[in-house]
Amino acid sequence: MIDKFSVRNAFLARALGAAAAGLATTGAAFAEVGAATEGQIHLQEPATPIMESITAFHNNLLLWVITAIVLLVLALLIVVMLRFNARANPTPSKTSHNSVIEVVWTVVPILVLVVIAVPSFGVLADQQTVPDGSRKYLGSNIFSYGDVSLPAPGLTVKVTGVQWNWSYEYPDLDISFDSFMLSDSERAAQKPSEPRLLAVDNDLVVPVETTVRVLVTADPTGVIHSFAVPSFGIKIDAVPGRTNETWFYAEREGIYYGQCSELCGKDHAFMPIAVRVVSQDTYDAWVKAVQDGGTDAGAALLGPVS
Ligand SMILES: [Cu+2]
Repeated sequence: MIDKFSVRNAFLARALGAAAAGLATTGAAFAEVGAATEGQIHLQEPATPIMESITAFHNNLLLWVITAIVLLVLALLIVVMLRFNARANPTPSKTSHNSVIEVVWTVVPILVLVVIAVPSFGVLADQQTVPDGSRKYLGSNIFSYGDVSLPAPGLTVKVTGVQWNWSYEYPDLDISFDSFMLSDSERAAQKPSEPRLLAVDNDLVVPVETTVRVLVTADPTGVIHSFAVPSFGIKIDAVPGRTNETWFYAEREGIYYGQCSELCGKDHAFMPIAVRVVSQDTYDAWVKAVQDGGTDAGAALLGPVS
């Protein structure tokens, strides 16, 4: 039996822990972890301007609209139940048309959809447009005309979905490697601080505050996968024989996890994505280490996530 109070205390402890972690982050050193947490009810903490837009769109607009609609429908139901039940209203009206109310219940939903659509198209356009250095992005202010400047891509990575792992390639740097989930025993030995079912042997390593162009495809002999990292706000299909494009700009160092998000077979749940965002200097050193000594040398240089 789960005790109600211990659940609440655990929740409070987590909230305090999260607050403490927030404080620790400002003091640097502490690597941010982009992953779902126990008891989480909100979206993951955004780590890119795109996820900030998505979060603002959800928290500041959609949540209010849906709450208002739910309360309105609830109020209407209560009125109907109280005023028009057989006892309170024994002889019902025979009215079958009312032009005013018919116009209202057509126009109001249209207006609601327009209010949602306008910022939605802005967020969608931002997601679909790789920065060129001059275009402005919405960021967390989805009702602005865009006030976030982002640099043109400084790095291109090619991601290939395989049954059942991801392969990463840095076409301009002559680097490519496979990334497999760590089993429980491997994780305990190699990366005990990282979460179960999300830790991988070789992270996708990228520099912080750099626009990364991501080319996504799938093994030609395989099936469709989907490359998704929630805290980056990216999710795009990996289709055999076709290259899709997305991009992200990580604002803070840390490790951000995602999972394959298209049912792809028996190990669909076991092909996680781990993106390690590091400083430019660390990234440059990692590139050199991998080019000289392979992915093991790169992993040794980065060390475990602290
Ligand atoms: Cu998959």
